[in-house]
Amino acid sequence: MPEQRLRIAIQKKGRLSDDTVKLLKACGIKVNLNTQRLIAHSDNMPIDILRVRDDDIPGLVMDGVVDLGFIGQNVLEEESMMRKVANEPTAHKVVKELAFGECRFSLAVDNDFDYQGVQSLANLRIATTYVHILKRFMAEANVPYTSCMLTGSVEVAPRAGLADAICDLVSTGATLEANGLKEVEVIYRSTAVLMQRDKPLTGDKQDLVDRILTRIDGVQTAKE
Ligand code: PRT
Ligand code: ZN
Repeated sequence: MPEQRLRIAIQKKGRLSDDTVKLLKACGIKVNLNTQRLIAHSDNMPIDILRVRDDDIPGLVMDGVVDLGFIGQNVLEEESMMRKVANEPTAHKVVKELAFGECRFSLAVDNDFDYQGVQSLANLRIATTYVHILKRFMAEANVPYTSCMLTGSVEVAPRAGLADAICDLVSTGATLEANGLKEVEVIYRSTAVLMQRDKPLTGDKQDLVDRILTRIDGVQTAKE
């Protein structure tokens, strides 16, 4: 019966995909992902892998459609805030912090911008994908601003005249540099995490999750 199988959502294609698949393999989960199928069945364990866009993963777990999801904390945080506003379920458990997907969510401005602190951004327009995380930071800093939501190409917004500043994910800083921007404020630090649905799993399924978590610990410790 399909509901007896553990369902895990992973990012289909993107920055978390390779590391997630590598980790699943290292955990001994055999699954053929060389297809375009949405769902892949493991050959050696009662596990189904659902491959979707990362933005869909927190909601799938919070709605109980899947049992586990591999996701960046930034996306989880943003979706949680969005759902709270919409009065939708947000309950879940973060069961493991993972050693990949590391990045920071930072404010950046043009190299020649005379930045003296967050106050320098007062009443300016800031482009970002993660509007709620930015909103919380700016509210705590008590700085009014206008938000400009872009799901891609955030780093070109200032040059294109769409915004005065940006708030975007940064890892090496090369993208900011290539676009003549400087990082002025780190507002959130993120890694990938494994999240689990809030509702308890049946005994067998939870045992399987516990085994996976132990294996992840083994893999991550071996790498340290
Ligand atoms: O298609 P889908 O919706 O599934 O993927 P996506 O395009 O929304 O996300 P993706 O694959 O780009 O990123 C997935 C997750 O990886 C993010 O949510 C973060 O948790 C994590 N992550 C880690 C990053 C980065 N590092 C990162 N550097 N996500 C994005 N970037 C981008 C950033 O937006 C900027 O464009 O990389 C560029 C900056 O990189 P540097 O090295 O030049 O600083
Ligand atoms: Zn996405």
